[in-house]
Amino acid sequence: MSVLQVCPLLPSVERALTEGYQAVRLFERPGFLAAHGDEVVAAVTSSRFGVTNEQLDAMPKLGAIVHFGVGYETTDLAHARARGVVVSNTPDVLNDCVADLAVGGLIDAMRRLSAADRFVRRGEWNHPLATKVSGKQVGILGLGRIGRAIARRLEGFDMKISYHSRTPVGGVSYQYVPSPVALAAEVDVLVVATAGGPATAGLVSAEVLDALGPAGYLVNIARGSVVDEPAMVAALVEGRLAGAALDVYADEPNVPPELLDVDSVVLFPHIASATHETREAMGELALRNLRQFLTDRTLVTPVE
Ligand code: 8YV
Repeated sequence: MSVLQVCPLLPSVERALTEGYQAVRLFERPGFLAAHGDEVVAAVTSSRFGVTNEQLDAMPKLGAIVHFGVGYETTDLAHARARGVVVSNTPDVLNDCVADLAVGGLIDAMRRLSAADRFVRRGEWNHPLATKVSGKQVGILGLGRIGRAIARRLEGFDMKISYHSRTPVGGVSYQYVPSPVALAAEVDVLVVATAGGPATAGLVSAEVLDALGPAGYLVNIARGSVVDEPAMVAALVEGRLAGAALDVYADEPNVPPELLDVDSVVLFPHIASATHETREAMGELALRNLRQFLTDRTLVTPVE
């Protein structure tokens, strides 16, 4: 009976997997599945790598896929379900850090903080004026747990908040807008906080970016796939968007090279959850899921 570690993970998680479960490190033993796939009962992976259908099919006794991360679009959920494999992720424990980074990026892009920092480092001083943040209209695309955490923070900046999601969300006072285009048209900043995967691919289309317009800012802490990246790059390069803060890209770790010289864009290397505290909490939750599955075949935070 084996536990499989699909990809590199947080050192403390790797230690727990090795010491507690003698987990097999697939990324160091690429031939393992062909020879021993039928021994694996649980696979631990990250949101970035998931488990491919080919890997899944090579593990006939697999019962659980445990993700380190809230996203699980890299694993084919329908295929896993059809095989009777349960899937977990690490929701909630990263909401604060992801929301903090979204707000940090929003302020950075609008107030040109990173650009001003570069300015000073170049020995310059009289920086051009920026855009006021407080009191502006913000649209949140995807009002899930992370979207709501972002909205709560932005309330503190007296921002008027509206949102679009598949269906209106109960228990919030924010205005629901029935389409991404209509949302983008009425806000100063569009914050993308949806899940990734095929259902949201290209949701922020060229038309949405046009609606956001030359005075509008885009913040993306969700997935690069949600935005039409070539259209976004063209809009930023041509000044048809005022600016952007991006933590995610269509083909990570490849950042569109055209953006590297665009001063109105703040670029982060997918670090929204990357604090000691949050990554440890994600690791603990992933390990609790694994432990519970191996004890009673249930999960602490199953993907529904
Ligand atoms: C991590 C993320 O970078 O949780 C997610 O879905 O995208 C980030 O928190 C990622 O999970 C690490 O694999």
